[in-house]
Amino acid sequence: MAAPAAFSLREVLAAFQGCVTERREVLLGPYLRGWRGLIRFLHSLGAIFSFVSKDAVAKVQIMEGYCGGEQRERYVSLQSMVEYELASGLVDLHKRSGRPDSGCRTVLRLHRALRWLQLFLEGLRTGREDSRTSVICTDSYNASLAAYHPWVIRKAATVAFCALPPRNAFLEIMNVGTAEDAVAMLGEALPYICNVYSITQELFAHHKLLDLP
Ligand code: 1Q0
Repeated sequence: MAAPAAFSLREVLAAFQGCVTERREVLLGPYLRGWRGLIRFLHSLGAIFSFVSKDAVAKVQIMEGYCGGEQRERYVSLQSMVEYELASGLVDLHKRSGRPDSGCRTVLRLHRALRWLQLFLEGLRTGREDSRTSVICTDSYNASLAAYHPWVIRKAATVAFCALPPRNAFLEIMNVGTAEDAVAMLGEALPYICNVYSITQELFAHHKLLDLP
């Protein structure tokens, strides 16, 4: 039996599943809960990933601050956040000024990482039993997030990926049963993550927010 505090992919799935409303709005509460779950999992992979989890935690904390702050009703969904921050001139569009980090630029970083996650999980799901997690992870990273990272971070990320356990061991630490169970679960979870990703992508593209500094 897994300890109650152990990571389970199921709760991440549930969070991303609960993110999207009938009106195709992305709710920030469950979105951030999904990220918290992923970060918890990242911690279990060891200190070599702490430079990643530190940044991810910092971004989630910024967003939790907005969601619990004075303007909390504006931060219920990504749609209401974008509308509010743009209308109030809170978003640095071209270069960063002394203003606090906007929700829009912060979510954009998480959103780009979600694309990596989507590719990585799809790679794991469809990979062969003997495929190397580090290779799947590196390929997914190079096809997504790497484009936004300077050389030092790309280097550190690539080195850290080498520490990832083999595919089947990795699937087992997801805590959903056997490797086969985990693959089945991924097949179920991925459409939800893809959905959140594409709605966000559309929203940010529509408002020309995909390059926020
Ligand atoms: C399984 C291995 C996980 C490896 C994580 C891959 C992502 C590498 C990203 C490296 C980020 C380096 C830290 C700093 C980056 C920032 O410069 C950058 C830009 O921010 P800013 O403010 O400087 O403009 N930040 C980012 O790009 C955000 C990066 C967030 C990464 C969050 C990754 C969370 C990963 C969770 C583990 C998921 C494991 C999947 C299996 C679970 C099954 C559901």
